[in-house]
Amino acid sequence: MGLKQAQVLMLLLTAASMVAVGMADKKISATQRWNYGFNYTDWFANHRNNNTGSGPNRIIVGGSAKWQFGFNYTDWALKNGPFYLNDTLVFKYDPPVDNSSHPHSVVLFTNFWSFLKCDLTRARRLANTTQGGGVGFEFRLKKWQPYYFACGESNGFHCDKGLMKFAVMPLFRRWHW
Ligand SMILES: *[C@@H]1O[C@H](CO)[C@@H](O)[C@H](O)[C@H]1NC(C)=O
Ligand SMILES: *[C@@H]1O[C@H](CO)[C@@H](O)[C@H](O)[C@H]1NC(C)=O
Ligand SMILES: *[C@@H]1O[C@H](CO)[C@@H](O)[C@H](O)[C@H]1NC(C)=O
Ligand SMILES: *[C@@H]1O[C@H](CO)[C@@H](O)[C@H](O)[C@H]1NC(C)=O
Ligand SMILES: *[C@@H]1O[C@H](CO)[C@@H](O)[C@H](O)[C@H]1NC(C)=O
Ligand SMILES: *[C@@H]1O[C@H](CO)[C@@H](O)[C@H](O)[C@H]1NC(C)=O
Ligand SMILES: [Cu+2]
Repeated sequence: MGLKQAQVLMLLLTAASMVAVGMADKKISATQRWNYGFNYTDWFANHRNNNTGSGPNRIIVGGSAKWQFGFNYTDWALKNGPFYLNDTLVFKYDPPVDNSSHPHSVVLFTNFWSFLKCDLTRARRLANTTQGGGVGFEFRLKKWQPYYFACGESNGFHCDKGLMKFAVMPLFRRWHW
C-alpha cells in the first residue's frame, strides 16, 4: 500500500470512527459497528498493492503505450506508482529505421527546474535512440532520491510538447503493510 492509499485509508478510518461514535447509542453489535456501511476485508483485498512483498518489480514505462510522443507520462506515473527501491523501469521504443523516423531516448535531469523547463543542457543521457529496442532499456531505481526522466530528442520538444517526462520518488518497501 502506497502513501496515497494510506492517506485515503486514514481518512476513511477517521470517517468510520465518527460514524461509529454517532451510532454508539443505538443497539448494534461490535461487529456491525466496525463494519457499519463498510466492508474492510473487501477494501483491503482490493487496495493492497499487488507489488507488496514480492520483491523488486519490472515496470514497463507507459504500459502498452510504451515510450512514445504525446502520451501523458506524468499521469501514468501517478496512476501506476508508487515505485520502490530496486524496482526496474523499462523504456521500450523502436529504433529509427530511416530519416523520417522520430526516434526517442532516455535522459535523467539533475534537478527539478531543468525537469520543469525540459532544459536538456545538463541532463544525463541514459539511453540513446537504439537502446529502447528488444527487451527495452532498463533502469533500476537504486537510490532514495527523486528521479526526473525524459526523452532527450528534438532539443526538449519531446519532453515538453510530447509529455515524455515524469518524476519518480522510490519508496522503501517496508513502509508497506
Ligand atoms: C466482506 O468481503 C469479504 C470478501 O469479499 C466477504 O468474504 C465478507 O463476507 C464480507 N463481509 C461482510 C460483512 O459483508
Ligand atoms: C491485484 O491483482 C488482482 C488479481 O491479479 C487484480 O484483480 C486486482 O485488481 C489487483 N489489484 C491492484 C490494486 O492492482
Ligand atoms: C497530464 O496528466 C497530469 C496528471 O493527471 C495532468 O495534471 C496534466 O494536465 C496532463 N497533461 C496534459 C497535457 O493533458
Ligand atoms: C537493492 O539491491 C541491492 C543489491 O542487489 C541490495 O544490496 C539492497 O539492499 C537493495 N535495496 C533495497 C532497499 O531493497
Ligand atoms: C538520410 O539522410 C542522409 C543525410 O541527411 C542522407 O545521406 C541519406 O541518403 C538519407 N537516407 C534516406 C534513406 O533517405
Ligand atoms: C547506442 O548505444 C549502444 C550501446 O552503448 C551502442 O552499441 C550503439 O551503437 C549506440 N547507437 C547510437 C545510434 O549511438
Ligand atoms: Cu521522444
